[in-house]
Amino acid sequence: MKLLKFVVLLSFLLLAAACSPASEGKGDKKPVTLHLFTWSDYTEETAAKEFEQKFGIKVVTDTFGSNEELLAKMQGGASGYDITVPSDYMVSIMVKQGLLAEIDPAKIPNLAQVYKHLKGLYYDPKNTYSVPYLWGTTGIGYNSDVVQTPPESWQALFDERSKGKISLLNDEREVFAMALRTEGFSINSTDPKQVAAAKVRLMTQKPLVKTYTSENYDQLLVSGEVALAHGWSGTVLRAAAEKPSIRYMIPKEGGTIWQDNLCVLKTSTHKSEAMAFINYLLEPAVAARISTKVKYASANEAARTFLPKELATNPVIYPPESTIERLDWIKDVGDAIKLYDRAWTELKVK
Ligand code: N2P
Repeated sequence: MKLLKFVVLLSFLLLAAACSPASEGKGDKKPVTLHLFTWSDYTEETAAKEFEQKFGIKVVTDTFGSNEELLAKMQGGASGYDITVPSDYMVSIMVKQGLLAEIDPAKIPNLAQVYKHLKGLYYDPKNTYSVPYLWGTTGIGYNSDVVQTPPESWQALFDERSKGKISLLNDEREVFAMALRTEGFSINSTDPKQVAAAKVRLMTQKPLVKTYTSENYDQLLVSGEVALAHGWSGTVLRAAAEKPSIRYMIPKEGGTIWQDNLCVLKTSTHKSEAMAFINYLLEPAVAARISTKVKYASANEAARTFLPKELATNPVIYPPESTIERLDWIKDVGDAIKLYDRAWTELKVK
């Protein structure tokens, strides 16, 4: 009897082990957990769960609201993260600071499905360290029920009549890009006089601004607390899905185009698994589901065919060439970043 019990228990244990993908070929090694540090509005939970079921690798997510917050955390010595999602200019900064690991393209076959024009961009010309993920634009979200004449210019965010009904991104480079553009300067200016002029403009605007936020302006637009929001295309579209009077526009002076990238951190102890997850996020059907939820365009070309038609043909998600021509990339300004940092701190504390 005892022997029978033992045999039953043993076969149960063996079966359980065989059914658990985590233990596949790994003997009794502890299952791997990946730590993902991503944008607060990039919700990969479903993908993470499916990935865990398929590969037995758990993904734990932690979020940030700006590239500068991401960088500060990494510079502060945060370890334990495997994957992160910097935008374009932040990839080049993180590469320069030795924070990113090289990508092994053999582990990411879905790279072949990334749009050609989204690969090899200025910030990582050979995609040595970054895999394009999601991209979008920066413009103005507004409630057309409240703002009677649709805004045409960034000047709309400096209009006394909208006092207290305006939100700006809590994002140093994006806010300065907006102000520099309004002044007619390059968004990547390194000229102290131009950055100072942008700062003066932002200081004058400050009394009109209800809040600087990158994380909940969709809700502020929906609740009516703000009528105009400096914001990112997908976030505004998510607000519009809840309240159809919300629109998105890119001012005549131009806007920002940006691309967020999947990167593996140099300090990751699970690089191979991290690359498997990156590849998974770029599976066309998975990428399309993420895109449908966050309303930003996937870098994977095939994903577009998996999108509901109204998204695949939406000019806010996939802007026409004539719009793209009016957009600029934020770039690493090198040492001049100190000018921006100082001006940004002053703007925020005063
Ligand atoms: C949200 C958009 C990031 C753009 N992920 C930063 N310029």
